[in-house]
Amino acid sequence: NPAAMKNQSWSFPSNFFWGVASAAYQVEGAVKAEGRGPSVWDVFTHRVTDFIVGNATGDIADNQYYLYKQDIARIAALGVPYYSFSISWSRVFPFGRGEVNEQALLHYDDLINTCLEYNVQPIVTLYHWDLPLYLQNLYGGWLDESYTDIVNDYVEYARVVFSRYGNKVQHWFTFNEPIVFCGEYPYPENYFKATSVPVKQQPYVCGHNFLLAHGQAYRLAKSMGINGTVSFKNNGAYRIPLTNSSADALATQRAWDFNEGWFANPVFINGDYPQYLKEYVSDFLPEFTAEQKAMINGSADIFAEDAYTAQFYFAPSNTIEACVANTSDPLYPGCFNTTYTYSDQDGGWNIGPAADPAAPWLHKTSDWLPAFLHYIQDTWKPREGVAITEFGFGEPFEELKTIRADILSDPIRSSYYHDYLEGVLIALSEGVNVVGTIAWSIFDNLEWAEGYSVKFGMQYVNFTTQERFYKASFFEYVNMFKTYQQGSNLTIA
Ligand code: GBH
Repeated sequence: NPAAMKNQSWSFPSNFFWGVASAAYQVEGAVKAEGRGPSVWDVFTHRVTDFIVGNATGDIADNQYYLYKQDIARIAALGVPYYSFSISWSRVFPFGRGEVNEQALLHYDDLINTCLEYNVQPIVTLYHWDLPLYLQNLYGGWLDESYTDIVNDYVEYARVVFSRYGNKVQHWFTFNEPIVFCGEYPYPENYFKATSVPVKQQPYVCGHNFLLAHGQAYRLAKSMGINGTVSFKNNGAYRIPLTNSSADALATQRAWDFNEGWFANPVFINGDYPQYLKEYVSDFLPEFTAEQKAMINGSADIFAEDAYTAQFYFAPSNTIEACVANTSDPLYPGCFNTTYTYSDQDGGWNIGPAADPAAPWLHKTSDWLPAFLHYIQDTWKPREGVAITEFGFGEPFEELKTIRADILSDPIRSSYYHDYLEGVLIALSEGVNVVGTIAWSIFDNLEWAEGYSVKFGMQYVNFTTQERFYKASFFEYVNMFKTYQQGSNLTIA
């Protein structure tokens, strides 16, 4: 009985936003329907050899393009007040620019209106990695060295979406996790138009375009007077020195700079890149003009962190200089090493897929969450608080047992959500302005390069029949708000 366990000093504020998330290419399917143009992800799934586990594609995925009414009804039935999804740019502009595809806008009209009819508030991300293929081949997509074409095309897309839905959405995210689309996926020249940008420079050209596009979209939204907060979703983890040596402390600071700080320092601190980027990748790092710095500085209302996990950092065994000279990874000339297992403080760290190569990055580290949230608030001082815009747990070979009719047991994920939300409650009680949490994910879906082999869903999907089944973790998640949110009137059995 959760009520009996309730800690009376904990509570989620009444205006705390919480819900579940998805992203267009991972769930929609219908990739050739109603005028959608191809995105780079259609190439990754269909053309790039040995890139996706099981040669999976998003051609059908969860078929949410057609099943969204039942999907919204299923989350509304549990009392979930927010649904966070992304809009597909190559549906709205099949060629990334030019003619608007009205059919796509009518589709998202109905998706958003259906949410509102069910009293589920939509949260919209404009870009979750699915760049219109035409733009990749026209000028290199995010590797556009003019720093204008991709920015202008993105901002025009943002304008169309803001003007259509601006009064219906409480929280906007311009982009999902720039570090992933700028650094983690290959742009192999045999699949896309060749780029003249050297490999080591590519992440920084892409990141520069991201910051310009994000900043301009933010300024546009404010000048249009659209409702709702506007931010971007940063990817991250809490970064902890392995020992109390100063070398490990410096390695940890390099890790912050080369991950969150790369994008968060310009947006939240001073319109410019952090110190260690300037120190180690100055050859590759474009510069902002004074006007651009002023435009980017302050261009987010909340700090949105996809905050799944934590990692320990330690210094390289050779000197930093030798490490920088030798690294072949363009993203990590910061030369830190990570580890996930720390035997002296092992509480929970090895739960889940830690040992599994499918998701080596993700561990249950809820004990560290309050410190993580303090760190974000203290370092980047967001005006309207910190939101956790994704968190969740992937189980590679999940064995689901029916515990009640149609409800499947997923105890590891249940314990992740329970303990993680306790971490949020502790941070709130200590004065961190946490404003919302969005769980990843509404249901199992195309887990990018992992195909359908890693499952993050709080609902199971039978991909043959498209039938959805709640997992017990979904009830655990909802029950935490039933128990702790001020004024909660959820009625979950
Ligand atoms: C989120 O990214 C995505 O926004 C979402 O679309 C996705 O479904 C969800 O996570 C679950 O994965 O260390 O080489 O194993 C989380 C971002 C994904 C970024 C894994 C780092 C590390 C790959 N992280 N990635 S590796």
